[in-house]
Amino acid sequence: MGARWLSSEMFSALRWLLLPWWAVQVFTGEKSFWPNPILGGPGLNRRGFAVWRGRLAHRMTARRRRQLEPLVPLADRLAFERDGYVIKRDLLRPEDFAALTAEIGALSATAGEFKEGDAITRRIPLTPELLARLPACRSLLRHPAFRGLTRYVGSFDAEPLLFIQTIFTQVDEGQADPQTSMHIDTFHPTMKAWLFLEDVAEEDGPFTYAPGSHQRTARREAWERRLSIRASDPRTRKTGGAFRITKPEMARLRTAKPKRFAVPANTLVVADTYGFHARRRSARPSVRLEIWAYSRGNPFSPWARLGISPARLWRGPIREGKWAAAIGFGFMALRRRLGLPVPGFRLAPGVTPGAPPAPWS
Ligand SMILES: O=C(O)CCC(=O)C(=O)O
Ligand SMILES: [Fe+2]
Repeated sequence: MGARWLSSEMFSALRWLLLPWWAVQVFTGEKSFWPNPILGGPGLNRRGFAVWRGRLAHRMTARRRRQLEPLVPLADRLAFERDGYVIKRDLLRPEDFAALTAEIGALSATAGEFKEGDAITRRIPLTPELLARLPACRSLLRHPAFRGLTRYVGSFDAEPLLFIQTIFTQVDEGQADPQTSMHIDTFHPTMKAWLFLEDVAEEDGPFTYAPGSHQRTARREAWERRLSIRASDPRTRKTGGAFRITKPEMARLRTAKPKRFAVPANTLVVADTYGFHARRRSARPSVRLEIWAYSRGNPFSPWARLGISPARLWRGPIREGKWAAAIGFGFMALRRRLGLPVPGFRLAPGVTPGAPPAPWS
């Protein structure tokens, strides 16, 4: 017991030696409350540090979005400001959509698969090498509405990270999919987009979003402050900032009733996932096939045109850890280091996007 106590004391001392690094991290997208003693400082957060940081990130994002206004028509910008998302039905011309689904249906590539509760998510990253073989996917990237909305909502004039994503639900009875609880992805505005390649029925676990919940209100900030204090408790070592919210809390925050995106194929949804959202629990085993994009950039950057290239992420040899990071599961490496439970991840070489997943062992 003595040795354990000593090492944790030494660890605390080490954490303070790293103070300059922790201070730099304050101005990044880092959302973990641990081990950074500033982000996870209970005293600081009681005084509103996390709220101040979130407010600053939002101000900078608004500034970057203003720089990108020419990319998006006014009506879409107003809809986004009001709702926190923009929806475009019949995004592509029928012949272009048919070419896209045919191209994706015929594809076989390496995917990362990830199991959360009773859902398996398969992601095939559209790397530059893969895109070179996929003309319909390339033309989607150039489509003015897709291009403009993902950049504007993402607040960076950079190509988003793009994937073919398939979500299989009810693969493991009795386990709950954590994505089905209403949550925010992080403390700052951030973009995710879905182009549904097949119709999504109410029963098939559609994406849901509470309209207007991307806005910071006094009640929202009070809620964030409370959660940041709770997350700074050194006993919990809370590594995520993807806060969940319960129904009564949503009522207290006067959040609108979530809208369900049970929509026809060829519908694009581009959302700021700082707003409350979830995947609705599916009522039957389902498959949701989509092109999925997300954007990452430093939320504190004053400039929307930084020339960040997602291609950097794809380079180098394929190792599980690198792939996990590249396909958006980077938090797993951290969880593993901290000795926390790590959700299942595996590589699936040579799969087609719609093929049923192999049993999870
Ligand atoms: O797949 C969905 O419908 C939502 C999942 C989610 O919460 C996310 O991707 O951030
Ligand atoms: Fe989410």
